[in-house]
Amino acid sequence: MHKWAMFILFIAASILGLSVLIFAPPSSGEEVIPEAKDNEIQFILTNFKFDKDEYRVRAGEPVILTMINRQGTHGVMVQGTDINLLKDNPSQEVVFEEPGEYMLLCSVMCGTGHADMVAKLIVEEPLEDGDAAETNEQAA
Ligand SMILES: [Cu+2]
Repeated sequence: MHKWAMFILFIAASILGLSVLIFAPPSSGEEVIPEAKDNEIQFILTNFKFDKDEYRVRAGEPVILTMINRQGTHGVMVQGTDINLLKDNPSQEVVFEEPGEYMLLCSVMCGTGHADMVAKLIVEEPLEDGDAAETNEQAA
């Protein structure tokens, strides 16, 4: 009789364990990444790299820079500016006035691959009026 009770307990525990596995929410490592807004640049960071080698923005236009830690804890520093996106302030709206190139660096000492975490931010020439007119003609 006692054995049966133990057996039933064991089965119940197994079912409970299994249901936890099946219904558990995804772990933070598989976090769903929010869709980027039209003028948003997302830097998606893993150990130990940026999701892209180059990111492009347009000079003179407001852009939202967002840092997303997909794996590990990192930060994004735009060299030569005071922009430093960290866990507590992962998003910032900025305007780059002049075309040019910036190095992007990880700003958190994250581990062995920290020094390899670099990418490039390219600020492209502003769109000229001519370009806009051309687009309108094509649309007409
Ligand atoms: Cu780092």
